[in-house]
Amino acid sequence: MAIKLIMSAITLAVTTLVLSSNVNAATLVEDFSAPFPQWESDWLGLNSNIENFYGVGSPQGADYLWIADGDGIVGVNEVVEINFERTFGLSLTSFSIDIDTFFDTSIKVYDGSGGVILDFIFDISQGYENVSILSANGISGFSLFGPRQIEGNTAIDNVVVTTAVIPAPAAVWLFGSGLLGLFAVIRRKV
Ligand SMILES: [Ca+2]
Ligand SMILES: [Ca+2]
Repeated sequence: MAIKLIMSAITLAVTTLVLSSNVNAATLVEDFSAPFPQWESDWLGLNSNIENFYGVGSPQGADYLWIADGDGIVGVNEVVEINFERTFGLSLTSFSIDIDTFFDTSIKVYDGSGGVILDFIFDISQGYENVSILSANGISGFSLFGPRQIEGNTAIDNVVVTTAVIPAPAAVWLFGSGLLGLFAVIRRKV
């Protein structure tokens, strides 16, 4: 009986390890479909400095976002700089975004080392245009440049990222809890 319990506990621990090491490549989507300002407490709002042009907590918005970078500066020649939270950004393996602009606006996307991995100029006649990029060393963020005021004149939608493996501490914790379960069973039976 004791051996059977220990075997099942070992199975649990091993299964936990296998499951935790298999948790990779999560895809996160922000399509701004939830009533505003709920997006602010979803993954994009929590892991970047992206803000609603109409203000933090603003209910103004409808299935897309008028982007702002929250630095308190709005105007001509203001570069909109969006940074992902450091650890989150380094976990990213891909980044995709739809952007609609009112004038020729360009985007630069940066990898985990700050290198430019995508440089694209949006065509104002196209409506929403998608840019997407893969990265082997994370995505630290992106910037928007234009000849006129970008904030208030630029809408984003369908921000999609993929994250790499589950963060190590979580995997270790899951495996550790499996082991603790094993020891608890052994102690109970001795
Ligand atoms: Ca949308
Ligand atoms: Ca700004």
